[in-house]
Amino acid sequence: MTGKIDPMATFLRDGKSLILAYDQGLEHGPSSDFDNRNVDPSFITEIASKGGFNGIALQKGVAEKYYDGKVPLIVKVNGKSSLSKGEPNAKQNCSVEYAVSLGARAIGYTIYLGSGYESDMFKEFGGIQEQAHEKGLAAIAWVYPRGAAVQNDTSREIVAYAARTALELGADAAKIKYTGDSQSFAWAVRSAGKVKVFMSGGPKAATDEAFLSQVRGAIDAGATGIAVGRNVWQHQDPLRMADLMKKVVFENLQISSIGPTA
Ligand code: FBP
Repeated sequence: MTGKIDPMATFLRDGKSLILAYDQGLEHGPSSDFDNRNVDPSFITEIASKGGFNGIALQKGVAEKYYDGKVPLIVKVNGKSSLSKGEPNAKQNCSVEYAVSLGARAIGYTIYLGSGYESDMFKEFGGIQEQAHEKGLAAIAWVYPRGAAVQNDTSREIVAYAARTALELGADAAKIKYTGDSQSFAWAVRSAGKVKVFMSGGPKAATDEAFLSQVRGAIDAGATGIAVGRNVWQHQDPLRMADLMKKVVFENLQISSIGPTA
């Protein structure tokens, strides 16, 4: 993108970024992830703005009814439920044009790398990426290696493959799983080249320290930021968690200096 405006710029502060993900209602369903509090999308949009997030990722329906315009919007334009079995596939459910009408500054799209349907997703993402760039939007790829061919979706090699796929397919940013340690994650960041790498959060960690250590490791590895859901909005004090994450991402806070956490 030399000489052009970086479409990710709107999601960055000092070159770093914290994105709040809330598409789990479709991906996992309300029974596994949600409680009486976080089942309400208004609770999440409030965390996004009060917590100082640099972006929020929503599916089209939630964006239509709840997006308040306070934090830059990523509309996720594909998704699947946890009920479908077999090789994973997720087709486009919202046009780039419609996402723009909802206020999107970026398009989000999941690619299941290694799935028997990966070429369908590669093709669909290719069209979406071109349309997004024509309109000045960023294209963010959630690249999740998955399916019978994938033995270990967090190994150094496979996570780097996910990151590289994002580069090869023209994504501006890649949301990928953490490998478990900073050194191996650094290989994924290196493999992504100029693609901005975001660590995906995963299920809520047992302790705040455990999760924040992953955040620290990803940032130390050269990641641009974190795109996280459950570790924030399942937290009993989401704004406190957001605050700690901001300190790690933007202020270089070391985990050893964090006091007892909730
Ligand atoms: P979490 O931080 O809650 O893991 O959210 C990140 C995310 O990528 C969501 O955007 C998505 O809904 C979910 O993970 C998909 O999880 P998976 O496919 O691994 O079950």
